[in-house]
Amino acid sequence: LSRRLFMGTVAAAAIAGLTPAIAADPIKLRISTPAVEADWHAKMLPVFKEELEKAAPGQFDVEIHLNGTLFKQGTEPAAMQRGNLEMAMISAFDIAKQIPEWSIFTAGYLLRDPEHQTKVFESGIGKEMYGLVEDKMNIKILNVGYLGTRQLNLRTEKEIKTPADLAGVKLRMPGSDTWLFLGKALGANPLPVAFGEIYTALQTGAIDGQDNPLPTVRAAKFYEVTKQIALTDHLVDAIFLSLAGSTWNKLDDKQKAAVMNAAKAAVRFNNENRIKEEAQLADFFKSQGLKVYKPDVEAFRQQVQKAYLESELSKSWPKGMVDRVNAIK
Ligand code: KDO
Repeated sequence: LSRRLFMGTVAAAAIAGLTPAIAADPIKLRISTPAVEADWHAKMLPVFKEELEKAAPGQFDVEIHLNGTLFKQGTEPAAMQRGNLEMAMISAFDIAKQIPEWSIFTAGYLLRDPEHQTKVFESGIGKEMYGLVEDKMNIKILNVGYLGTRQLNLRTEKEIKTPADLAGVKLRMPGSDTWLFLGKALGANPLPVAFGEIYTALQTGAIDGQDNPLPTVRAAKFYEVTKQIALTDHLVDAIFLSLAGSTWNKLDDKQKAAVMNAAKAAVRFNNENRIKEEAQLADFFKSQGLKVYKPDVEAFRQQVQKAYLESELSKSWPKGMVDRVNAIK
């Protein structure tokens, strides 16, 4: 019956002189991320999905995969490049593995705050640096989201005032050379551990601490297994909502615009909520019994900036880029 009804509809449309719209299969967009459900960059993904479905009904099938269950943390870019994954939220650290120029955005104490971050990536700098990612990695960056400002979160008692106080402290970092460089620049003994293993590593004492923005310390419950937070503000961190170039190139202009708009709405949702929550979290952690305090941030800034400027990494940064980033107000 349903088949006959369908034929009837097509025939009726033909008689009326209309082309029957036979819907094409929706384009599948699987998003893979290590993020936990309670974190804002995970919560922004349903916003992306809803906005896209509203703008282009039936044209996309967005699937959200959290907790690194589809692809392991850090393997997403290669998966997108091989055509095995359509979407991810990648970091400057992931990009720097393939494009050394990008290690500039892995440097501590370069971007000043979330507003500076947005302005930098909306400027010609963003255009240039995103262009490199398109050309060299065949990945289309849709937009940048504020991941938060990274802080030190330790299970040990001793207060950390200066980089010297981190000597011998086993500080978990995500597993790549540029992340380990940051841990070392801070004065710690960096150990690579995947995001999903941090909680247990803190609980068992396999590591002394980890660094993440406060909203992530809350969302992943690291405060349950740590004793203190030193507000070093060492990295204004970003995530880049990205699409595999092979998927992007399949879209028509309207679909591209719908995807860009949905990404913008998702990032706005993330940034607004994260910035608001980040400002309130010190009190929450104190209520949970943690010590939360400002160390000698100037001492950290000086040591970290010096380490980057004297490093091999900085030799690959585009000429004049540090000055251009600093000049953005
Ligand atoms: C982390 O592993 O510490 C990190 O914060 C690094 C980020 O680049 C990003 O991968 C993030 O984890 C995950 O999205 C989990 O929040």
